[in-house]
Amino acid sequence: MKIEHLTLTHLSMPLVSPFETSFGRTTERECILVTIQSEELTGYGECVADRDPGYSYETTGTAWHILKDFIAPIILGQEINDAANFQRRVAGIRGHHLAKAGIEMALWDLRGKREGKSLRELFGGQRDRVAVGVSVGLQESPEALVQAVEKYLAKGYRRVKIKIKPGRDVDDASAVRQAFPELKLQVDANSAYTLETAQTLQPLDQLDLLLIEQPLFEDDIWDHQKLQRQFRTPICLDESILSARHARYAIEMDACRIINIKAGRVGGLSEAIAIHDLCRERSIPVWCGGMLETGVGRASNMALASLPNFSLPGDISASERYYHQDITNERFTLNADSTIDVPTGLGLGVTLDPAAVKKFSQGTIELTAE
Ligand code: OSB
Ligand code: MG
Repeated sequence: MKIEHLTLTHLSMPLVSPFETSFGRTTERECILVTIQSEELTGYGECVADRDPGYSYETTGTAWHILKDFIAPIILGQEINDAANFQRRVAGIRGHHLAKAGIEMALWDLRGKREGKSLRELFGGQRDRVAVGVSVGLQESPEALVQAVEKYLAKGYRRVKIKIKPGRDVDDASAVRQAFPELKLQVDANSAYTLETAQTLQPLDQLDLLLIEQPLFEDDIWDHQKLQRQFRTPICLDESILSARHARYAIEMDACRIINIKAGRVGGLSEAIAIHDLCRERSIPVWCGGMLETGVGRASNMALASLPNFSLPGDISASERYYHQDITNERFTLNADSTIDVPTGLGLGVTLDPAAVKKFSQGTIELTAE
């Protein structure tokens, strides 16, 4: 596929309700929509970098720079038929996984459209629906949190993740557990603790949680291993796992017993699949994390999560949990059994609503092969 034309669109989309984590509060979620044209076909990708460097050092600003000034010149006018070829070309660009992953997603979409297959088919995904949960941000108080959780349970979600931070952890989680004794419940700290301050989390071990996600530093594996030894509850790594190599280190060190896979964080869907495969061999369950994606990134997450070792419910909620208006014509809805259907159309299986893209656009740039 000759890469003829690349369009970047910086989007800012109002969330249905603010989303607060240990690193900050988001009311408008930013991202970069990637559009690639090749041989009469159009592929879409979503770069999940947000406005602020709270989750990752990458931002919409840094991703824009890397995409425009480094990745575009490498790929425009080139024959790129698969993800492996793309990754070889960008191997000289260190880091910037969120930027690279946005392009890789668009290349998968193109490839699916060219070969007449859905992403799920290209990946060898086995499920046609995926078990999902909801990630609930920090609320005003434990009581408000219980109410927020209750609202999602009423919608049919059967697995809940709550965000925690120092001072807002044991009481919040205990309140939810007390209100819903049977609920599949997990917590996510987004790196808000040190090995020392994480000692206050010890009571969480009695709450029958599915997992404790990323308690320590975003670049740590070693101290997580020490912490895992002190907890019965599985530790799950998110931020710390940037590649299949990191996943192997963490597994071999017993720094975690579960891994959250996000294609953006690891540099693309191909690396996400490699982590899935490694974890499958090593009997480590994985689940698909989320970055408040638009319909484009959500479709990609659904295809990824159709792979067999995604054995825990993903942070992939229905479109209405995030956006009143999305950029895709398709909206994802929750089935009664807390699952979402995997798209079956070609490639990602979604189409864009150009008026919505225009409405949320903060700026766009068109790059063409010379
Ligand atoms: O740590 O999993 C995270 C959203 C943005 C950045 C980081 C995280 C999250 C979420 C939301 O938890 C998951 C979703 O998309 O629903
Ligand atoms: Mg997380």
